Amino acid sequence: MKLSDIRTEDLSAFAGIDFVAVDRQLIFDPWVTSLDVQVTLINDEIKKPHANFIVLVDNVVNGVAGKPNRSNVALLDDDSEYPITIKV
Ligand SMILES: [Ca+2]
Repeated sequence: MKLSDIRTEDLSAFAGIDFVAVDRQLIFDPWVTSLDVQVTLINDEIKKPHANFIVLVDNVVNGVAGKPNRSNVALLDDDSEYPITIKV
Protein backbone atom coordinates (compact mmCIF):
# COMPACT_ATOMS: atom_id res chain seq x y z
CA MET A 1 0.00 0.00 0.00
CA LYS A 2 1.29 3.43 -0.94
CA LEU A 3 0.25 6.71 0.63
CA SER A 4 0.56 10.28 -0.55
CA ASP A 5 -0.93 13.64 0.17
CA ILE A 6 -2.74 15.67 -2.46
CA ARG A 7 -3.63 19.29 -2.06
CA THR A 8 -4.49 22.38 -4.02
CA GLU A 9 -2.68 25.71 -3.80
CA ASP A 10 -4.11 29.03 -4.89
CA LEU A 11 -2.59 31.02 -7.71
CA SER A 12 -4.93 33.49 -9.39
CA ALA A 13 -7.86 31.14 -8.62
CA PHE A 14 -8.86 31.00 -4.96
CA ALA A 15 -10.15 28.11 -2.89
CA GLY A 16 -13.61 28.86 -1.54
CA ILE A 17 -14.28 31.33 -4.34
CA ASP A 18 -13.36 29.58 -7.58
CA PHE A 19 -12.99 25.95 -6.46
CA VAL A 20 -13.26 23.79 -3.35
CA ALA A 21 -9.85 23.12 -1.79
CA VAL A 22 -8.51 19.57 -1.75
CA ASP A 23 -6.20 18.52 1.10
CA ARG A 24 -6.28 14.85 1.89
CA GLN A 25 -4.41 11.59 1.82
CA LEU A 26 -4.55 9.16 -1.08
CA ILE A 27 -4.27 5.41 -0.47
CA PHE A 28 -2.99 3.30 -3.37
CA ASP A 29 -3.68 -0.41 -3.31
CA PRO A 30 -0.86 -2.69 -4.51
CA TRP A 31 -0.12 -2.29 -8.25
CA VAL A 32 -2.30 0.82 -8.52
CA THR A 33 -0.30 3.69 -10.00
CA SER A 34 -2.96 6.37 -10.51
CA LEU A 35 -6.17 7.56 -8.90
CA ASP A 36 -8.83 10.01 -9.97
CA VAL A 37 -9.33 13.02 -7.70
CA GLN A 38 -12.28 15.30 -8.23
CA VAL A 39 -11.96 19.04 -7.70
CA THR A 40 -15.28 20.84 -7.39
CA LEU A 41 -15.49 24.14 -9.25
CA ILE A 42 -17.61 27.01 -7.95
CA ASN A 43 -19.72 28.74 -10.56
CA ASP A 44 -20.47 32.31 -9.53
CA GLU A 45 -22.18 33.49 -12.75
CA ILE A 46 -19.87 36.51 -12.74
CA LYS A 47 -17.55 37.19 -15.65
CA LYS A 48 -13.96 36.94 -14.44
CA PRO A 49 -10.60 36.50 -16.12
CA HIS A 50 -9.37 32.96 -16.58
CA ALA A 51 -7.51 31.82 -13.44
CA ASN A 52 -5.15 29.09 -12.31
CA PHE A 53 -4.47 26.91 -9.29
CA ILE A 54 -2.01 24.13 -8.48
CA VAL A 55 -2.67 20.47 -7.67
CA LEU A 56 0.30 19.02 -5.78
CA VAL A 57 1.20 15.47 -4.71
CA ASP A 58 3.82 14.97 -1.98
CA ASN A 59 4.69 13.07 1.23
CA VAL A 60 4.71 9.79 -0.68
CA VAL A 61 5.23 6.70 1.49
CA ASN A 62 6.25 3.30 -0.01
CA GLY A 63 6.55 4.77 -3.49
CA VAL A 64 7.79 7.60 -5.65
CA ALA A 65 5.76 10.51 -6.93
CA GLY A 66 5.58 10.89 -10.70
CA LYS A 67 7.40 13.83 -12.23
CA PRO A 68 6.26 16.50 -12.25
CA ASN A 69 4.40 16.13 -8.96
CA ARG A 70 2.39 19.30 -9.50
CA SER A 71 0.06 20.50 -12.21
CA ASN A 72 -1.12 23.96 -13.07
CA VAL A 73 -4.88 23.86 -13.67
CA ALA A 74 -6.47 26.59 -15.80
CA LEU A 75 -10.06 27.61 -15.12
CA LEU A 76 -11.75 29.07 -18.17
CA ASP A 77 -14.66 31.27 -17.14
CA ASP A 78 -17.73 30.51 -19.23
CA ASP A 79 -19.82 33.42 -17.96
CA SER A 80 -20.57 36.30 -20.30
CA GLU A 81 -19.78 39.90 -19.40
CA TYR A 82 -23.43 40.90 -19.45
CA PRO A 83 -26.43 38.94 -18.25
CA ILE A 84 -28.43 37.34 -20.98
CA THR A 85 -31.79 39.02 -21.52
CA ILE A 86 -34.64 37.61 -23.53
CA LYS A 87 -37.34 39.91 -24.95
CA VAL A 88 -40.79 38.43 -25.18
CA1 LIG B 1 -17.60 33.03 -13.37
